[in-house]
Amino acid sequence: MRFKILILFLFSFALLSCNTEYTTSNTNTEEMVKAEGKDEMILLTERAPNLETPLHYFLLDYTPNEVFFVRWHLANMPKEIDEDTFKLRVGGAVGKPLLLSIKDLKEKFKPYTLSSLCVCAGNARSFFNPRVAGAQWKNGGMGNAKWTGVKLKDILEMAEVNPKALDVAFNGADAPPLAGVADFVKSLKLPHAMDGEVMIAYEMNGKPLPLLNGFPLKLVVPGYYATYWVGMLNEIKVYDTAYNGYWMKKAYTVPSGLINGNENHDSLAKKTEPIGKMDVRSIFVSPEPNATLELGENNELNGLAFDGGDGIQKVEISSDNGKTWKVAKLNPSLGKYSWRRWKYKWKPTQTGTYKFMVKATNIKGETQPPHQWNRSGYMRNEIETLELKVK
Ligand SMILES: Nc1nc2c(c(=O)[nH]1)N[C@H]1C(S)=C(S)[C@@H](COP(=O)(O)O)O[C@H]1N2
Ligand SMILES: [Mo]
Repeated sequence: MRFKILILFLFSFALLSCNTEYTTSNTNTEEMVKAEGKDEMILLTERAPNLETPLHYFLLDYTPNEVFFVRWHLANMPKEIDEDTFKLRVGGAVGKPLLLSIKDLKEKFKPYTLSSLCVCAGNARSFFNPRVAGAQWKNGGMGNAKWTGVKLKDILEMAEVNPKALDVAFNGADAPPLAGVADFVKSLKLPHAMDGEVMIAYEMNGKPLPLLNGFPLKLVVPGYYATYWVGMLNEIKVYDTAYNGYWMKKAYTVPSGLINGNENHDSLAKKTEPIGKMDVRSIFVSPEPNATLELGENNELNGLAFDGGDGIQKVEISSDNGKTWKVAKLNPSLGKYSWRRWKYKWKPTQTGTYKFMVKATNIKGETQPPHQWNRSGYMRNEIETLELKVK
């Protein structure tokens, strides 16, 4: 099968107007875009392609591939991949290096399916106060999907991995556009890579991955931020020594030992470490901010809660700016690495403006802070507010 992408990566919006493959329109203040293989999404940047999922899709349990968020760092990602000739190379500290085709992965290994949320470390960065540099995501830099593929453990075992090795590094077919820019490579500690949950997906929601989501192979690291979910994965290299590449040591690091990735703006943390597991978070999905509700009518608020895989214990809602809290109803679990949908019934008895808040707590008792900030805008999980009007 040949998967082709027709997006033209354009430098200016002036050019955009005469291009039919990549059409944009403006709704509210958001620039909407329809990229090849995708439905209308919110455009953050074109080069590299960064697209955000419109919030209303989060009323679904699983995020459709056509609107699943897109995040690339390097501008010249391949625009075409031939599945028949694509190979995954497994080498480094292994007894038996491998060169695997997609067919090999489908035929030589036991298929494995897992539901998991994929959340960009910088999701919701635009809400940080003071503001921080980087892609200005609202809440749409995430999605939930059913991933099908092969356990990484099975591949590393077939390659006879050195059991004393330290790190396993993952590289995709995208390459730096300029000399001096570091190739996007991520690594995991060997025990994590061998945990039987980390997998290599060739399907997303029962279909091949869209090219823009890393076709034909994506590393799935359940409970860990999406920066580890290397797309167009074509090389796995095992290291006997610590892997210290730019994208592990410099980029995607958070203050060491501080909970919720929090640090003080006026005295930044001295030590940092690679970002890891997702912290506890909850968001509102509907109604839309500043919606007007009718006095005396039954309303339902909807949203999501999630963490790094321990599981959500409860979601609490406040309708009075945090003075009092009531428990929301949780939908059935979709699996410990998926999000948990919640609903909250509310009948307004007075007109005016209401400031709602949502706060999740996980099984371990970890919860969300009233204020959170760090220099890179990662791991956003400050308690979210939603203003609603009643007339
Ligand atoms: N090869 C490659 N894989 C990558 C990236 C990248 O730039 N190149 N970006 C990572 C980051 S930061 C995120 S948030 C996720 C986004 O996955 P998606 O584009 O399928 O939403 O891919 C990850 N995998
Ligand atoms: Mo990301």
